[in-house]
Amino acid sequence: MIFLSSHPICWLNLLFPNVPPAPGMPCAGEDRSIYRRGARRWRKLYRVNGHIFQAKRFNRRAFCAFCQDRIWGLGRQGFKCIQCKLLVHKKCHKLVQKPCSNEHVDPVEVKDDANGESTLGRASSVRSRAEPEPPLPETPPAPAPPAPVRPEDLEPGSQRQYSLEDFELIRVIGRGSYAKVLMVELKRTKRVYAMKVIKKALVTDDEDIDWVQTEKHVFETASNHPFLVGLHSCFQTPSRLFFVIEFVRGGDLMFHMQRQRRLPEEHARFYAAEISLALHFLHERGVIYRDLKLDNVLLDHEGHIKLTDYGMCKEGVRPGDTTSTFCGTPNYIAPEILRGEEYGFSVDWWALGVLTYEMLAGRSPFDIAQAADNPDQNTEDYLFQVILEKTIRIPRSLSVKAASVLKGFLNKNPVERLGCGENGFLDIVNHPFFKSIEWEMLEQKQVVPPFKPRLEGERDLANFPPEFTDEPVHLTPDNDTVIADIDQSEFEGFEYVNPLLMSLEDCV
Ligand code: ISQ
Repeated sequence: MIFLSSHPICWLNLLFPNVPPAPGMPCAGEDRSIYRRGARRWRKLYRVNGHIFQAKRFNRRAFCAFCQDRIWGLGRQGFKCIQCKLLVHKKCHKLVQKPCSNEHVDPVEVKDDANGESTLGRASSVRSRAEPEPPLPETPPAPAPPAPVRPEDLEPGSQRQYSLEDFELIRVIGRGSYAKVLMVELKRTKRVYAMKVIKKALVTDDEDIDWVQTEKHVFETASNHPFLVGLHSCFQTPSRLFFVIEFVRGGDLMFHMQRQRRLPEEHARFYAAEISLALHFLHERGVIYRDLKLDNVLLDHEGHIKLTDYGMCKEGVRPGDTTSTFCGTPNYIAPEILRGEEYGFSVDWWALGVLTYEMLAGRSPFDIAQAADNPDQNTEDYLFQVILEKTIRIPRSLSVKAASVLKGFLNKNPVERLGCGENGFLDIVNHPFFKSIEWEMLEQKQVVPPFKPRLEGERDLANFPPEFTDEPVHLTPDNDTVIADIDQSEFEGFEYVNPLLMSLEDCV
């Protein structure tokens, strides 16, 4: 099995000399289960009287079509029908008697669940995130579009301390559906950082804005742990948001798995243990990570792991609390999410099971051997069915302890899953697979990693895929028409400087 990267064209040329039977279909022998894939959030919808409501956060004046009162307050205080755009309070949505006036438009596929709530089943049914929001009806006229953010407009004390001019853009090192990641140099200190660049025009609705805020909060928490990437600063231009992040030089586990086929148990144990500590740290602080995958596990120059990408995290979760958003990267989504159940930290231990299986077996536990020949088996729905129903086969070549830890994490019942019982994390620490791990030494980075990424100098990009590093590094110039449509007030207060890293910089 070979792990394929997100830009299949280059790899296809190397690995699959045949042409696909039709555009978009796999070549003979091609397996698409372990491409780099982006995570997604499926939106929760509530169906009442033909309306399909979605929770919204309103920062403009909006009035409830049911009780006529103003919809205001923090959080998602209102619901908006995605078809007729009717606005109501969350508390009023079940009482709406006026049927939806626009039921025939926007044919979204909606699956009812037991609570009368609905979940969008397939990604293709989700309205494009890049599509601009139509103007809100039934609200007083919106104020004129605000002027672009300028430093002098900001509150005293919140002046941004970094701007794009402070950095030299060196190379592209990654790309997702929302963001591009660059290697940059802070000109003043000549230190190298990763810079995540997000176009504001793609952050169009409330859920996207929540995602940016969550990412920033979790970054602040994460900056205190050795196995989580930390934040240096945040700033913005009229068209973009910038996260300046510590640069982790060794590449990601996807990159290394593509070159190593499968890992010796000793290596997989080390990575799984460091990842467990990172997840446990987040869980203890009320954060479900929700996007563990090979692409999000970076290796530093010594070979220690660092988790990155906090955009899918759920914050504010106390022990025993649950949530229900359908989200993640398909191959790693836990069965309880697919079943539409409420879930908690258990989903991260499931994903660790999938990732550990991939490290040990060199393939996904949900690989479908004949999928390449059968287009019906190459769909997301089919993958979800396999995750829900198929008994996972553990390769016979693995040790008894490895098989046991995989079965523990990959238990389809979250209540029985390893790490989810009464003893929680202790059950992982005490599992025979991890017997040789000295957990305290490990957390202090006192255990020598089993593999040291090959690096020639601080800026060597040999561990990043050429499909990224060969891309031109420039940012396209701002487009005034696009900027005019951006509500800049959504991004107020985004600026941030990590005081810890700042004082480090002063030492330079
Ligand atoms: C830090 N260093 C290297 C790569 C990265 C990718 C995403 C986010 C942070 C990163």
